[in-house]
Amino acid sequence: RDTRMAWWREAKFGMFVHWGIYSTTGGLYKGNKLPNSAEWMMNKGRIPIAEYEQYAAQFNPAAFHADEFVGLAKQAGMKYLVITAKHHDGFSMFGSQCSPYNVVDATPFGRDIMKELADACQKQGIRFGFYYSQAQDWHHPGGMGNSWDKTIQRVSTDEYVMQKAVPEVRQLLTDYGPIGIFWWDTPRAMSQESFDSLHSLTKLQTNVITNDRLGEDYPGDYKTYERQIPAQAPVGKDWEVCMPISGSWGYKIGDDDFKSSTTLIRNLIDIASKGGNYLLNVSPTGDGTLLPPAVERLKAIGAWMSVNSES
Ligand code: FUL
Repeated sequence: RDTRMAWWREAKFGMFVHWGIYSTTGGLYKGNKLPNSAEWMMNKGRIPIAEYEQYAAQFNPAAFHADEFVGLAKQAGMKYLVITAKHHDGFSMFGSQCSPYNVVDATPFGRDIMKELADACQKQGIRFGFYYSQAQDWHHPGGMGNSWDKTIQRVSTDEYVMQKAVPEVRQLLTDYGPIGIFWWDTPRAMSQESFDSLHSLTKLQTNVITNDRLGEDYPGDYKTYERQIPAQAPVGKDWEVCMPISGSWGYKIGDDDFKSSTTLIRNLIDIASKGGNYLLNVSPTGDGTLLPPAVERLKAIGAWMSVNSES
């Protein structure tokens, strides 16, 4: 366990990325702002599946360059990158073999963003990881969380897990090279069979590190804190604080709640001094770039790092 965790314990700082078809509108639904983070747009807007699907046709981030993107993380002093392979909306940001509702098959962009990032990370020496929403899936008729679309014929959660989550997670852990982290989200009760099949997939990569959000009985390798830095480090546990650089995880128009560079550097020091890791989230827009205030902050952290770090 210790050898597997060694790089992660030394890493201290990683980039979290929330990117999906909601980014095309910056979280605006029919021109209206909705509460919560932009990646919750479908849920907060009670958008029917068939209507939300159409955002895929607008997803064409022509200015996205994986090498530049990863270069920015590296410049900031980040040692790993974790990106939303599939968020709660159910849209797969990779060439899913079991669901045509994915970035390769359903968008004009047609490129496998996860593959491009995996390769760029490998090249630049950044550990690569996936965020995957295993329980909530507002698109599949058996996925959890979508209570508003009454037009669909529901199937069981087990069916969703077997038809989509399991094959997708298997593909992500098989076809994308070495995966440093598998980041589950929003644990919900599931059948033991579903838990077992998802959990056992992580054995496909002997060195993969997981967080504690698969399910209540699955502590994984480390504890996730969301948005909050614990006053005291948890005893005898590895831990990570994830936090958006602004207010929303996904790109949201009008979100000017950017934390100052000073605050971000202080957070990093606070967390690292207590023995944790800081997973700082950025939000690519519909064109595939980060907003200038985000880029500025990453560069400012990088400048501080270069005079204050050992490596
Ligand atoms: C939460 C999710 O519901 C948010 O959308 C975001 O992904 C955050 C990191 O985890 O629980």
